[in-house]
This record gives sequence, C-alpha cells and structure tokens, in this order.
Amino acid sequence: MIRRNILSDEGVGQQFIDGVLALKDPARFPWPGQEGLSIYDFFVAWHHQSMMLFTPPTQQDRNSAHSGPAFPPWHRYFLLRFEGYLIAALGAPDFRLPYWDWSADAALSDPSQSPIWSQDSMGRFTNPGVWQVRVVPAERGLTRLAQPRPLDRSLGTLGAALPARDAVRTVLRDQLMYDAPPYNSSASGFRNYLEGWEGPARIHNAVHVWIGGDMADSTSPNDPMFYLHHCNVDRIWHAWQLRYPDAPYVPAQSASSDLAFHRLDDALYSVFREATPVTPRGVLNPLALGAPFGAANHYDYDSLADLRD
Ligand SMILES: [Cu+2]
Repeated sequence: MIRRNILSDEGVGQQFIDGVLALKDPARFPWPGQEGLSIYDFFVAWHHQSMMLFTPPTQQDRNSAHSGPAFPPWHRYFLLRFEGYLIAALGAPDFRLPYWDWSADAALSDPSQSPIWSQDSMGRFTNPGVWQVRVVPAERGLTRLAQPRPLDRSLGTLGAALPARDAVRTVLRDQLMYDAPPYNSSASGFRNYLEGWEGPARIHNAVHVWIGGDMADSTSPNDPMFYLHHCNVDRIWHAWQLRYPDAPYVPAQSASSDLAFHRLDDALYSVFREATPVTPRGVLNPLALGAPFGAANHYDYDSLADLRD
C-alpha cells in the first residue's frame, strides 16, 4: 500500500478531503462523552496533550513527542492511528495518507500560489462553511470554543521559508547518527535536524511556521495540512533509515529513566488504550509494523528519488 504525493494524484487528494470531513463530523465520528466534538477533535487534543507532558517534568524542553528521540516514531504512530480512521471512514482498505512535498513548492517564486492552496485542494479548509476550529489551547490544558471559529493560516508571512530540496538532502547525507545526548532540542544527529531545532533550514519546524496560524500552535492538527506535512516528514525519516540501515534507534532501553517515553521499548504517549503498547521499536519499519498495526496498516512511499543526491 502506497502513500502518494498529493499533487501528483488528484484521486488521493479528494479521498483525503472526504475522509477528513467525515472524521470532523460529530454525527458520524463522535468523540465519546464529548457532545458536539468528533474523533478529529480528539486527535487535536492528543497532540496538544503530548506537548504538555514534559519528559521529565523537571525541564521544559523535551516533551513526550517533541524535542526528543521519540519525535519521528510518535508522529508515525499518530499518523497510523489517524490513517486507520480515514480508511474506516472511506471504507477503503487500500487508502493511505498522501504527503505534501513542500520542497517542490519551496522552488516556486511564490509558494503561496501552489495548487495545494487552491479552493479545489487544501485551500477550501479556510472556508468557514467547510471547516471550523472547535478546540484550542488554554492556559491549563485545552479549551472547547463556545463559538467555533474559522481556521487560521498566514502563508509565508512569519519569516520562515519552506525547506529547499538541497537543504533536506544535505541533512539526509551528513547526519550519520539518529540522535545524541542530551537528546533534546540542542542535540546533534538526524532527528534534531529533521525536527528543525538545528540546521539552517529548520526543516519540520519551518513548515509549521511558514503555514502559520493554527499550524504554529500545540493544536496544529486543527489544520488538516498537519497530516500532509507530517507524512512528508515521515517519508524523509524513512529515506534516512534506508540510507543508514545500520544506524540504531537511540536511546536504548538501558538509558536513564529521565529519557522515559523516548527509549526504544517505551510506550509512546497515547490517549488510546492499546492492548499492546506502541513503541519506537514497533514502528521502525513501515513495511513490518508491530502491534497493533501489522499488515493491515503497512505502507511504502511512491518515491524517494527526490531525497537522494
Ligand atoms: Cu507534533
């Protein structure tokens, strides 16, 4: 099963939009116990909560899903769970998430004119008749808006640039280790360059900032672009894994408990009660996923050619 470039496959783009609109509908996919909220909103809350959980709580940098080694596997897990709901909503077992190759748009003279932002494509989500934001961050935790509001974007106005192809290739080539002590936002290694706390291109972080608005917040999955963006981030991780197959995931399980949530066999932070906890080890290979995903959810990417040099 193949995850495809959304701009080279109109069919998968339309399926993604249809699926997202279904999951957003409280009548079709209710968030149990939360009248008027949907499964879509539940994923927004999950992402927000992951950022509120500092690991360990004695510092304010690394949280259960960001600024640490679990950043790629946690988001892979998050996407797999969301993709599973899309498959159910569409009744299409072969459907897989598309990705947005933002480096292609980085080469345009004005990336905000990319077809991805047209009303036929992802531009429609800023139409208040199509999409409303229902949950936003509050001082403590999450607030449900009494009056839902339109989605906010501010394409290219916050000073960040979409990561250029060459910058991504350079990270893929030069970062030989997955991660390194102190395993936070100042670490060297592939994970921190991909996440974008280090390096000139600020890869993953720059895309959140370039889109701006809701994408720049802890509730960033309020913007369906979150999934297309993170699918491309996942594709880059996959390309790196294939390039350096002998580079191990670190830290190992024997590492300090200060690194809980980030070690190879730790349960990734979840709001789902998984019969078998999902760990970094369990999602390392998309073609041989561990429990609870396995063959029903395995995937490959249509192409990695743009990521080789
Ligand atoms: Cu995130």
